[in-house]
Amino acid sequence: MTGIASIKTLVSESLDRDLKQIGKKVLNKERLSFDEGVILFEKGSLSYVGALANWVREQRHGNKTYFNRNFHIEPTNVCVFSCKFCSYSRLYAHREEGWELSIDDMLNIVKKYDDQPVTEVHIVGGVHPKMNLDFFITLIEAIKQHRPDLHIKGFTPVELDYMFRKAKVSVAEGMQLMYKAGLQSLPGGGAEIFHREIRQQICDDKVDAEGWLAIHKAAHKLGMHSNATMLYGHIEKFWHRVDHMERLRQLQDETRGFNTFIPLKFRNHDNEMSHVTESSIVEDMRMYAIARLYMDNFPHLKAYWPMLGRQNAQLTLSFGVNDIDGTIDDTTKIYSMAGSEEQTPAMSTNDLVTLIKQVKREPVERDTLYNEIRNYQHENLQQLEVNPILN
Ligand code: V47
Ligand code: SF4
Repeated sequence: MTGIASIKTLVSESLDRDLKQIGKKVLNKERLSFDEGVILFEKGSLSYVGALANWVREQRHGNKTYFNRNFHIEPTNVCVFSCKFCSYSRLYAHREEGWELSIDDMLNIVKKYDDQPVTEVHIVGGVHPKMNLDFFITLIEAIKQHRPDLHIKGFTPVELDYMFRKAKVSVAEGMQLMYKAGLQSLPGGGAEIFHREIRQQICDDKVDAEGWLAIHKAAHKLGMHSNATMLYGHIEKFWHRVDHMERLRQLQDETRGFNTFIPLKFRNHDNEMSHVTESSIVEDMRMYAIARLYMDNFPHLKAYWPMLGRQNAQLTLSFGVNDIDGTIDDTTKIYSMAGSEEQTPAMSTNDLVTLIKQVKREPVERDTLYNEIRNYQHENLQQLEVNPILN
């Protein structure tokens, strides 16, 4: 028995009444309420939420699994803020322990990819007190002038809020200036957990939930798209996760500007929250599955492999995920410094395609906005052969 029949059986088994009701709503494509989100976290087994999430994923995307060819630029890890979960930043007073790239340094990183078919540069870093709005406008313009076809996805509301306030411009004006310079999308970072109760304990001094949402809203108003993350698996309760997803779902109803939701597993290496145990792999997969069920107006759900590890990212493809980010080319340090298994995160296109094919999904290279560039399903390159018995 496969597909809808097996899911219906699952839903009609001798299940908890609430879970059965939620399962029926999912199959009828009805929106889940806040309370139902909490119930899924409290009572939903991995097999139950996983089967439902996989069904929703296959209804929406079939087997298609997206990736892109991208690289990161991290302008600096010097940061005026002091988030307790961050293993990466250094205070300005200790800046000699960190790095501060000039515009030329960053342009040279872009130039390294001149003969490679990358489609996106992801720019994100610490909040350096001397890197201001003008500096980043000059950077964006220089990248665009050098390589106009490269999509620039960059800067979280944490960075943007700081640079706009310092430059004494409103959010709308600041976003307009960045957009005019050539910024095309916003990444999902800086969201953490929106609820004040948690934010006060883990990242008290940076932009709050309302500020984060206002900046994404302003970007959406200009026609830009963006992503949203949630840092889970530390001191938050289940209902804080649902509260976070609910706020994003509401903004998405209004603007339709979000592409992708990205749950980020808290990693505890070498930070002020190292005493907090990391979530189990079962909890990670439940998180992805419930996100797929709750975030019904987000088209894509991404597992970020440099943070989760490539094999765990592969596993998420059975629990609602339809995107595993990109090639990265060892250009980000946030996760290796936080203790990820991926100490030099880089995957070739063939690695990504093989990873996806091994679990019987269909690898599709996309651009930042999910336009399809190439479908690898029927490509039979030597390196892509997957053992039909072992895989
Ligand atoms: O906001 C920092 C997280 C985020 C830790 O939009 C940590 O495509 C776990 O947002 N354990 C920045 N997470 C990265 C980010 C991102 C990554 C990949 C793709 C996209 C996208 C966005 O990294 C921060 C924070 O939530 N982070 N430290 C840590 N110890
Ligand atoms: Fe700074 Fe970002 Fe680290 Fe917070 S998470 S300390 S804002 S680099």
